[in-house]
Amino acid sequence: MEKIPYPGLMAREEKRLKENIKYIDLVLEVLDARLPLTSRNYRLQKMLGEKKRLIILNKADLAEEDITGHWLEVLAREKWPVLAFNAQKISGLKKLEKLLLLNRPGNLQYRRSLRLMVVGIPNVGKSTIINRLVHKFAVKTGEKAGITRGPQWIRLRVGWEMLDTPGLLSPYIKNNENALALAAIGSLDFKVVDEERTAKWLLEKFLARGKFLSLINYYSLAGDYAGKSAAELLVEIGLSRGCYKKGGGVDKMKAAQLVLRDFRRGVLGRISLEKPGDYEET
Ligand SMILES: Nc1nc2c(ncn2[C@@H]2O[C@H](COP(=O)(O)OP(=O)(O)O)[C@@H](O)[C@H]2O)c(=O)[nH]1
Ligand SMILES: [Mg+2]
Repeated sequence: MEKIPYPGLMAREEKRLKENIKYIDLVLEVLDARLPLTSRNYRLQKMLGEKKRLIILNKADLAEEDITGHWLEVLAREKWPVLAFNAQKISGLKKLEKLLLLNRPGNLQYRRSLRLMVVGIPNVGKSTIINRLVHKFAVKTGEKAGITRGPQWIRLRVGWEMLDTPGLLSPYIKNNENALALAAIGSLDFKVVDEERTAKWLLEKFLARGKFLSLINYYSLAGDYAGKSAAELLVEIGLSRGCYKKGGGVDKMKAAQLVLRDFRRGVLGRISLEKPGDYEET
């Protein structure tokens, strides 16, 4: 597997991001709480250097709470504040507001407003977070927007300005396992790894974590699945949901797409796809 699937695209992304980063005082780095290490972009870490940042473990509602707790401990050892977050709920915004107030760069020589930007790989919830912040904190300026070209600054009540477009970076792929995990959370398109392999990988995760009961319940599967493989499970799910090929037999691709969609909707229950102990290096 190539480490960088789209080198040209990546170079363009980096260039664009670098242009914006120089105006930024605080970066909101959005990670997927189910995959905090793999959903991180290490090129971004390099680009940011000593730039202040706040780490958001988004989609915490889909991750296992105790494992997210461990991740918070591990990440808090770095110098940046870290927050578990569910961008679909309003309740977390108070905490985020507090962190934004606490983390205003203390330099009073600033003559301008302090600026923040949301960054992350695809599908981690950047746009949802921006919308939440705008909805809750945006100051109505009354200025008429002219022809808007390129990114715009939005004034927030808490003393910040925010770039209305997130900084987007493609995920960094270390190996096959990473690619499958990134595909499962919707951050990597299926040209890199296909849906069937991704769904099987995901089902294996459920089995390895002893979470087959939630699958049995959700897909109304009969019998004992403890000893079954992910491939067998995928076929059973296809049978149960009527995913058939034209000539007969289970359409595994269709079943895989169904599983991935259900996983992303969160209906298969909470699952963390990596734990701090999974890697000894880091
Ligand atoms: N369950 C859950 N879903 C979320 C959360 N944040 C975003 N989403 C969903 O994840 C998908 C991708 O979000 P989006 O903001 O478009 O991600 P972006 O690509 O990083 O801008 C959308 O379907 C959102 O509704 C969250 O905290 N929890
Ligand atoms: Mg978006």
